[in-house]
Amino acid sequence: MDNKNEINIIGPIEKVKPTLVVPKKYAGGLPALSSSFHHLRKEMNLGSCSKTLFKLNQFNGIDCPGCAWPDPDDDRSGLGEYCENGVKAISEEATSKRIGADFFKKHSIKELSNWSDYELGKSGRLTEPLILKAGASHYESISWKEAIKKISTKLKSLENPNDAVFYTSGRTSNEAAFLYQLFVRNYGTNNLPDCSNMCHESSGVGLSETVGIGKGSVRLEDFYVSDLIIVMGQNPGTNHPRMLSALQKAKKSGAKIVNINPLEEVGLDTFKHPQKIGDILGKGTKLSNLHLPVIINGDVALLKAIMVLLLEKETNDPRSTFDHDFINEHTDFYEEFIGDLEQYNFDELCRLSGLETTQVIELAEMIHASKKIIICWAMGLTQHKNGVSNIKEIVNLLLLKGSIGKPGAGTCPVRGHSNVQGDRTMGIWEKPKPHFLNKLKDNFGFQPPLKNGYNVVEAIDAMHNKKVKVFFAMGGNFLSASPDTELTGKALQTCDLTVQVSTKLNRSHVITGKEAIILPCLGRTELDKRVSGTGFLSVENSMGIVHATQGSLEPASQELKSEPDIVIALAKETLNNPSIDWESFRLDYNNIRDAIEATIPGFENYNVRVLNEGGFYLPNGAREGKFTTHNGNAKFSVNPLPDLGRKDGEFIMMTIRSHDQFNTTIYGMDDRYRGILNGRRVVMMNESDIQDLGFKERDLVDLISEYDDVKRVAPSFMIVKYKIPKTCIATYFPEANVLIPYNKYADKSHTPISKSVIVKLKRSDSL
Ligand SMILES: Nc1nc2c(c(=O)[nH]1)N[C@H]1C(S)=C(S)[C@@H](COP(=O)(O)OP(=O)(O)OC[C@H]3O[C@@H](n4cnc5c(=O)[nH]c(N)nc54)[C@H](O)[C@@H]3O)O[C@H]1N2
Ligand SMILES: Nc1nc2c(c(=O)[nH]1)N[C@H]1C(S)=C(S)[C@@H](COP(=O)(O)OP(=O)(O)OC[C@H]3O[C@@H](n4cnc5c(=O)[nH]c(N)nc54)[C@H](O)[C@@H]3O)O[C@H]1N2
Ligand code: SF4
Ligand SMILES: [Mo]
Repeated sequence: MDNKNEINIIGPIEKVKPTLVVPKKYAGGLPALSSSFHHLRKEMNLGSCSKTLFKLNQFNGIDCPGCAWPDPDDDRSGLGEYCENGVKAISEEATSKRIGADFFKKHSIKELSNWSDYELGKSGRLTEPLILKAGASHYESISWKEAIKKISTKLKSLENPNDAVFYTSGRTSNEAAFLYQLFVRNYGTNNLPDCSNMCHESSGVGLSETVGIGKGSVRLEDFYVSDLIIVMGQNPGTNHPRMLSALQKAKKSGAKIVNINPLEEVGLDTFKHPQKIGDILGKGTKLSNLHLPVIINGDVALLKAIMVLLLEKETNDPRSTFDHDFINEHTDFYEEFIGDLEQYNFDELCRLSGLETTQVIELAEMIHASKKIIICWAMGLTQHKNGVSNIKEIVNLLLLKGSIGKPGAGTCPVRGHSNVQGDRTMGIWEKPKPHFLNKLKDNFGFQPPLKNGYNVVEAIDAMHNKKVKVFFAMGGNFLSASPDTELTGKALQTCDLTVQVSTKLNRSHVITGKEAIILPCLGRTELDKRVSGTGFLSVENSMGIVHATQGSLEPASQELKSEPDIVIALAKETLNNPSIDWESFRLDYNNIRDAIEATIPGFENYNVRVLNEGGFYLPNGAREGKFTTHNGNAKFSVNPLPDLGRKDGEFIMMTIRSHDQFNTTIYGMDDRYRGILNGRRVVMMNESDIQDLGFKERDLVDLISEYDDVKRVAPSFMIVKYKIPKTCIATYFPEANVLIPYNKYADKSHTPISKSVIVKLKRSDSL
């Protein structure tokens, strides 16, 4: 019998030292194609490949389960609209490998806890419901009926519904997400943490406070009429590869592109479109006009430095750079903002950003000369203590230039998971707004709970303090994705029951509560056979377009259920509210969409419009220059310079993604673009920092973080000499998550500080 103490929470430490080669000079091209086919061949049979790829991101096809980058409204390639990492996402899900009870008979959870996320994920698709009984060492089969009954009985037995937590990862469809939050709220809690809490929450908060909507304001076509596109804290070559095609088109239409990032990130430098023969054979397109290697978390200083220069220009030559008509008509707090800006010194700001004054002047000149500016960003800006301030400073800059709410200009937070934005629209939120709860009350005849629920960090804290009995996850990998792996693992182990609705095995299935249940579900690529015909579902991408998605592959097992069906079964067993007709939702997904239409603004005529080619746009005030704040004006804001908190001898560490992973799903061991192959346990460092510490490349070091007198250690990382600003280092997520204290997060948004962890390095003696 396995004792929970024998379970290895943090997993194995990779022993193989990676191979280092020269980083790539361009993204895309032939290597991207060959990598795609390598992954396809390894995981899928040929029939399934072609059936899936040609339908990917086509009108009425499958929405790519990769990232949330939108599909073009027109102009879709007949060969399929996908990228290398989209292909990897598909092959990972549509793999021909299968695991069921037999697999778990052979492997105890103790053994599996010594497998890496990579090994667990590669074992194959989950094919049947499984249970790990209290005190048992192995998962075993359980029928759907019994599994649902067990979960429901446990939920009904809780004294307080707030003793249960319901997590969501961002792949869940609109329909499943809407039903899930309806079930959870009718059950009696707002404990609906989601991956967004660890991701773009800072964007949501920063944008809502300033422009009245927590989503970006641009459409894809804005890229093609923009003067200047600034990409900050984002690595689209790896994480949103088809954004490079959009940037390429923008560049050809005359836009300038600037990359603000401690790393050069090859994708933003040179791109060869892998579906255009001219590009594959030619030199490709040089995308970035300027790269500013800001230090980690130096962005507020940089943005302020730029705005100080713009203010100087404006003072010397009034109306030469600011859009005063826009500022007067559409904004508040301009004077307060300028009053604050005047106290800063340009040279000092440049120093704090880690940049040369000439570099900052060059960007300021480009901004001065541009009328239509788009700023794109991702995790490089949101996962800091001052994540929300980062976003508000971006808004300040755009407001000064009147660069929001008109074609070719605006905010572009590039979302992560393919439906993370839709899930929030559907009400997956621990802090629901009163008007949304009132609508639920009117439409579904129950009083939803009014008290805010737990976000991710609060959920970890509550579990840690033994306040949670049931942890239920609609997808995702809570253990590996969360900060503070060891503490989070112990927190999960305090629960009586943990439940995972998943497609594939990951560490969250192995680090469990006293009892654990796995409910295997259909993935995006699979045909969802319904009582009458087949069912399609819908999703919302990063630019607020809602559209249908329908899989075409035969399901990995006949036992799989769709996510909506799982929620419906659970709700029927648990709730007793005659005002919700769960059976009608089961019979026809159109009925779910009707319920969404009746509850959430912007979904008028959902069932008809969702089938339009390309779907439909949700309303977005900021896009039209009509700010949905309390008085209709956008807000300038005053944001202090962050205290980086780094002392001499310490480094600021960012935890980033390699080119071969989707979050905690590790596709392979190569970060091809960065030239780091066959291994992930690396720390990228500046050459002179390596020398100053008396280390050399390929040495092994332990990484140590110390917050509030708690020391966290991640042993045996291999040093890689890399072009990164001094005092900054980079490691991969999730290997370095053990170093991130769960209780250090962004002000207001509670997003963990995954991009600015203070660490020390010590020579490793563990190998
Ligand atoms: N293939 C693939 N696609 C994905 C994902 C994946 O794992 N794999 N994940 C999806 C998800 S959920 C998300 S949220 C997105 C993530 O997309 P990204 O945000 O692009 O992902 P990260 O690897 O975290 O990269 C952060 C980038 O910010 C830079 N950076 C770090 N700190 C700073 C800073 O302080 N300032 C600036 N200016 N830059 C900084 C890093 O050098 C890096 O280039 O991608 C989505 N798409
Ligand atoms: N240090 C550090 N930590 C981070 C980040 C970072 O940059 N640095 N990034 C954060 C970010 S941006 C995010 S979004 C989170 C991600 O956090 P999560 O969303 O929790 O993690 P994923 O790795 O995306 O989840 C992968 C698992 O989802 C399941 N899955 C896949 N497809 C489906 C499906 O269709 N349905 C269901 N039910 N399950 C499915 C599979 O079992 C798979 O193993 O991680 C965060 N953690
Ligand atoms: S850019 Fe994102 S959504 Fe598009 S094909 Fe690639 S992974 Fe899929
Ligand atoms: Mo994300």
